[in-house]
Amino acid sequence: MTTFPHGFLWGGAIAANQAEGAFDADGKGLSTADMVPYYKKKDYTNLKELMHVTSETIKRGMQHTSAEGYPKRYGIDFYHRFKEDIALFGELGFKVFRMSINWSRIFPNGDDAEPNEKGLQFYDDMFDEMHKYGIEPLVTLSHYEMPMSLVLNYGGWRNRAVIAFYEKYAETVMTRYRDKVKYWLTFNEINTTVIEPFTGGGVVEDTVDNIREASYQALHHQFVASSLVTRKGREINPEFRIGCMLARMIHYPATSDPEDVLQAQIDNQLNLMHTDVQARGSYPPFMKRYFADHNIQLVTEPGDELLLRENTVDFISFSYYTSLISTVTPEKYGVTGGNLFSTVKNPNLKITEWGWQLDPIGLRIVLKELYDRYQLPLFVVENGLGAKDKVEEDGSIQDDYRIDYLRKHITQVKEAVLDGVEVMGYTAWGAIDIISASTSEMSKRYGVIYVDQDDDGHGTLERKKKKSFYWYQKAIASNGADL
Ligand code: BGP
Repeated sequence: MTTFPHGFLWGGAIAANQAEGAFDADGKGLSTADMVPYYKKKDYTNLKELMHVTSETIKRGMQHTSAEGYPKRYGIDFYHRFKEDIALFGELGFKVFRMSINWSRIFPNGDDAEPNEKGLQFYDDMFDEMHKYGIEPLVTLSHYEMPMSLVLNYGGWRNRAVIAFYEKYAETVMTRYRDKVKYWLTFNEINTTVIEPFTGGGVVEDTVDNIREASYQALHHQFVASSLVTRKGREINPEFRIGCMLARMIHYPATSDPEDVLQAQIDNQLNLMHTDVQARGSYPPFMKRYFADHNIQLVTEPGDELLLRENTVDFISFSYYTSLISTVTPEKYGVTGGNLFSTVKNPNLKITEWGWQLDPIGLRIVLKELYDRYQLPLFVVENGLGAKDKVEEDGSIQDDYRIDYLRKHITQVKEAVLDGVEVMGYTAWGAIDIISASTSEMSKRYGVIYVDQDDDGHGTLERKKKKSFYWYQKAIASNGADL
């Protein structure tokens, strides 16, 4: 039986800051992601250290390639190799490719008067290349980076002035690519802003008294910015489809104790409040109490409420990697975790090498729940397995574990479609191996295409097809019938 609708958008996803490299090429400015060192260190949240590192970095320039370096500056050199890589995506049969535009390629300092033409041309070329293979771009405007100058000179997203810079950036690219791009996402995993304020919102912890308040303030500015850009996008091209993007972290109660159930409900509400604002157009009522309980005084402007209400999204996209557990007695349980979260262990689930719990059924639950709640089309824009791969002597990569992961998750998407959920597409993270967002490792690989590079940045950067490449190609060609 064919379940996936005709025109289902199969594909893969990456982010500019984890793949492109070429961090100072053709006029690009430094971005926040360029400041994140190999293996997560907390010292970049200290502004003095950050400024020191920044100026040292500028002095050292390209020489900085060691393990103590900054792998996201080099990525997988997608900047120079995108044609080769997009040809492989074409061979996979991708209908869509999710990528992001690096803001600091277009406005190197964020507040520049004029955009950088070379940066604009780069994405023009990339979109042209995609269209050669019939691949539709799905563009994230802001994926875990912003021009570093906006952090140093304005304090990142907690400063309302940043909204106008983002608006100008978005208007510039939406106008330029109005005939080449139809699908847009305003912010990647917008809930990251309150979980990891530097990654999500360019907020440096040591510069504020109440980090939670500063993060929610930054988030509010992103909500406003997202609405403004959604409105603007529709003026630029009424055919645009503009969505929001959430890291959906579903919380199950650890037990049937109503205290645990209530805790899970609260945790889910806090996660879903982001899509409530962006899809329903207002903060849910429980946030009033949350803000009061946490001493958060949000500074808003009179027009904000109406703006949010009138400019909700066309569709909801989300990442799904794992489910989490809520309990009022965490001390009773062991803890596991990854980037952005840690959770008590679910005894029913296995974990990845990085401690992420594997829960394909959770994806079906999430799809049903989001559709029940919003009745908007859904797009699974990230889902995948981070694992170490081994290249065999014959050059092959036998990643059956990845095939197993993708098969089980896509099967659950299929089940959700049968449940009546409107799913627009599925883009596997990361299609090709890239630098990990959370740890800056290369060895945490998600791709169905292998890239020859190690954690120290050594390797030929040669691309190889993994066993999962052929599996995914077949899955796409059969529109999900042959998993
Ligand atoms: C999401 C991010 C991605 C990505 C993915 C996997 O949170 O949107 O950028 O990298 O997680 O995470 P990681 O690379 O840390 O394994």
